Amino acid sequence: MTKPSPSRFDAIVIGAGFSGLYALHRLRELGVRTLVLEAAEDVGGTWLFNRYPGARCDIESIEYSYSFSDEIQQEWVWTETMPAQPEIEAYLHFVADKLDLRRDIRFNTRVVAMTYDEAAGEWMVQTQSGESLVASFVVAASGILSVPLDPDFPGMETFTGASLFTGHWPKEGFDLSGKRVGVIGTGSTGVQLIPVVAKEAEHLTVFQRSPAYTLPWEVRPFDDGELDELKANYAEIRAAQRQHAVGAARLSAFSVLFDMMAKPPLKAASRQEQLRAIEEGGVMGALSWGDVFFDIEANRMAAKLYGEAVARIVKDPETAASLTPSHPFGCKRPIIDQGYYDTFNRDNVTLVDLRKGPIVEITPTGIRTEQGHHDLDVIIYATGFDAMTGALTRINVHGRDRLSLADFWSSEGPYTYLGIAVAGFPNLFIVQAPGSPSAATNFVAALEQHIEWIGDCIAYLRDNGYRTIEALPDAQHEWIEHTTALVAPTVLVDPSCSSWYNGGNVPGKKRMYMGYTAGIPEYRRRCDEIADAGYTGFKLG
Ligand code: N01
Repeated sequence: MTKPSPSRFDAIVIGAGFSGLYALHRLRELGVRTLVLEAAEDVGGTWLFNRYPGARCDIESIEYSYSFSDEIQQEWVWTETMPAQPEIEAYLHFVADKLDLRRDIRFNTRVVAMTYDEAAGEWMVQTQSGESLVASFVVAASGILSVPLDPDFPGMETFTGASLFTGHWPKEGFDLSGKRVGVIGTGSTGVQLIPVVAKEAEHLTVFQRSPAYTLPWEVRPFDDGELDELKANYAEIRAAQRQHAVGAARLSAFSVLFDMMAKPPLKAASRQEQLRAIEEGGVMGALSWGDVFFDIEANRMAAKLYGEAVARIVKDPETAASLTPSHPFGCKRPIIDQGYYDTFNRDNVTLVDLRKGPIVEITPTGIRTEQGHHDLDVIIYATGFDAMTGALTRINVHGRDRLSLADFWSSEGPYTYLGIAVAGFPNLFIVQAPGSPSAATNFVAALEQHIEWIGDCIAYLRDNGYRTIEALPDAQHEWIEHTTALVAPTVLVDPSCSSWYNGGNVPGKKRMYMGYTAGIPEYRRRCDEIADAGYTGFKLG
């Protein structure tokens, strides 16, 4: 497509995580001269940085993995039903080596700016070291949860102990034994971290602003021969996964939520039926009702029942009450855990309910809340991410007429067409942008569909003599109306819902539910229909 030169490429891919690695492989297969730029020193993306104790995926390993290569899925050996961070990191190394991807990846290369040259129909990509590269297409595989939201508590810099951040955990690990440790944050990360830290630290104090809804789950090593048997049936497993709305047909944090919707309504259940649900199903039983996701009243009833189920596990009534959420279930991403509530029965664990008085400051010796001071040796911040848009808004992206992507998303909202492209930004493909299924599905299944669609699109343009593709504003508007209409009947739009799903966790971020909730198969059908019709909603030039 472009003349070979050390600084000119057909496509530049930003990021060498799950999406970027597959993008490189796919584009290479299509004969597209591609370079990947990666800020880190190795492949892995978010799985490279989130090395905190307890980090693991909450989707089964055999489904949270690439399906595009039977050779890879047959050769790689998963040791546990749900993979821990080191194994996922090792898997991505294996894939990079197997497909000989590293020769087209520049590590330690952070993209700081991208400008679309309208006359040339190309992107100028600038790196932190001042290098300029040119590409016909940019594929932003920069991740939906790759930018940690570092907190700014007053006095943070005065703390004389160790401050650790789950989103960039020290590679060499950190010995917490004999330490008084404080953890701020009880989302997916905190819920995974807390039971592990409790076993290692002398004392753990959990600073909790919003209690989590979290479902206990057994993660176990595969039995002898079990993985081989699964691999023998991989074709059927992948076929079922492909047809499932969340891209994971086996048990996962998402499929649990999905299965709940098919249950009878809570509002029609007698008190005896409700009690039986928590006797038999524990916290899971409290939430497994068909109306909980759609009816805020039913949701509140479920929250109350959930509190009763928590009180059956957590011995101290005050702690149990503090662990009972006050926000609607479903607003935040579903969480599964290994021994979370039992952790609060340990003698060396204290829960500080920040609803009774927030953090005031970090002091040289610990954390001061309105309720008192806690002396600590280590503070762990598990405070989340500037999700979905954060990675791209930190790059100075300018499209047609010098339109800034960060300004557009912050003033209008995180609008896209198909969750792939943005009007005004020709030849820029965003993997799992707002408006795509990513956030509420198996990320790997969703990204494979995206990469394949993007690859086919670039090949179509090349083969049909087009040089540019750009989303049309009307099509973008209709797509956002469609994605918004899908969530309108759910509790996700309740004003009390605040999470990274809708940007509510980032001060000042424009709020909009950023997922596509009709499921991956329906999304794939729509994307294919658009491509088959010659890319309707896009202008080709
Ligand atoms: O981030 P979060 P996360 N003072 O935003 C609290 C994926 N993931 O890193 O809810 C006090 O969910 C905040 O409180 P609140 C997964 O998609 C997957 O845990 O805003 N507290 C919340 O408790 C997940 O959804 C896996 O009131 C403050 C926490 O910090 C996503 O990553 C594992 C605070 C942040 O929770 C993000 O999860 C891990 C403050 N100033 C992550 N600021 C698996 O695959 C924030 N908080 C299993």
